[in-house]
Amino acid sequence: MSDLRFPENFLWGAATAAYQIEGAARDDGRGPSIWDTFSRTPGKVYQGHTGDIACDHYHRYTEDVALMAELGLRAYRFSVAWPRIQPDGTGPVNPRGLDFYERLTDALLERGIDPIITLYHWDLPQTLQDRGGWTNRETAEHFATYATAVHARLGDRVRTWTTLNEPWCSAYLGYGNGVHAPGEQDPAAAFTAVHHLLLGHGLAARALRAAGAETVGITLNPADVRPADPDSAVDAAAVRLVDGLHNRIFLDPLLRAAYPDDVLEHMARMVEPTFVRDGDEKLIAAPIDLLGVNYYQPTYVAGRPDGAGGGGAYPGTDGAVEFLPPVGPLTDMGWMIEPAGLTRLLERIATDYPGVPLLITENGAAFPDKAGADGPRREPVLDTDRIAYLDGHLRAAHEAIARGVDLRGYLVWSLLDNFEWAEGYRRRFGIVHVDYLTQRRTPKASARWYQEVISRNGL
Ligand code: IFM
Repeated sequence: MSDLRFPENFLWGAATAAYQIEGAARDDGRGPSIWDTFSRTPGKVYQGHTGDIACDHYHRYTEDVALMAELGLRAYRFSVAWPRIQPDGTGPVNPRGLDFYERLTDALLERGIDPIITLYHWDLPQTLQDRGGWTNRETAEHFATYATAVHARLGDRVRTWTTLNEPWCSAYLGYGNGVHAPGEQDPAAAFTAVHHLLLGHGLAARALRAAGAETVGITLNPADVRPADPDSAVDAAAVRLVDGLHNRIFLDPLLRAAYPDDVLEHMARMVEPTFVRDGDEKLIAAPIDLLGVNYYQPTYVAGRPDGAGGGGAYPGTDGAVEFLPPVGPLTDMGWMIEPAGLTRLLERIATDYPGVPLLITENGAAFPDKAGADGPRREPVLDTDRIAYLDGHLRAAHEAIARGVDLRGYLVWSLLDNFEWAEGYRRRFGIVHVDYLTQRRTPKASARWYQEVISRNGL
């Protein structure tokens, strides 16, 4: 390892999400979520996998927290399952649901691990979806009520609160191309969902602040959008469009209190944005103390005036924009490996939206990880691919800091192998291997490598 040190107090940790690891889908009064419904819908999730059992973290959290302590994690980002707290999304709070997160929080604090809460990581109560989900403005209001209830129980112990995880995915994959729950395919619904998610964030952020939360933020998955040909004006226009739909549609209202005009114009081709009411943009721009950035790969696009492009998850880009196939080497998700994209992305956010501290709330890679722990010898997985990926991205993060970005920490995705949404359990992102038959956890070589990185505060 060469000598590369991170700033003092740089926060090292790992991240997970409720539906991906908890299991216990019917325990202690939890209600159904859209992912319970979606994963039971034939053809939606790989081989019909569900989160019913997942990593059984709900029952094994003590062991998992001990593992985090052994690895030296300073922070742990987890999400709270709304359907555990309010099984129908509204109405009385279920104390047994809150009890679980209280036990988890206390276990973390006892080990000196800073809990970072995400209030919404995609598991909307099904009852709210039956009333339109994020296309219904009321869901935003219910979200703020739910956030307040979680804070009322944990606010005396948890310092860092983030509202949504990757609203781009909730809106565009959930309501646009239907790859995620609730599986709708309607551009108008996708844009309506974007707005109500942002509104829900703003209302919840305000409520959390009023209740005394110390650090309030949101996590996005902003894209490093690149042109296929840097000299092409057509490709530059495609970059602008995709950047608008992926980045500025979230960042501008959050940090500049207004949607960008070009994005509103594009949206209006599919839906008149009457759902944006007077005063909403001000509500969305509630001050935040932290912006979570999730980064995995860059996005390369080309303009296709010939109508031959395939828009993918971006409403209104069909036929106009080509999303270039990723160039290898690829991860097991088929994703490109380009650490420089992380440096560019962090710098761009810091330049265009100055003044908000950044935290890498997710970064990591899926690889097959077949050898070792799957076999009878129970040897750790020698995941050198993952180590190389993490090493490269940490160097890229360090470079961003060197260029002046206020980056506060890095949370690896993920602590454990887990339920990778539509891909089920076949994709393994963990630095800790999970044998789903026995629920045995085995730290991979990357976990030991990360432990060393944390203890040295560098590479
Ligand atoms: O597993 C997901 C996570 O839930 C959200 N961000 C991306 C990860 C990898 O796909």
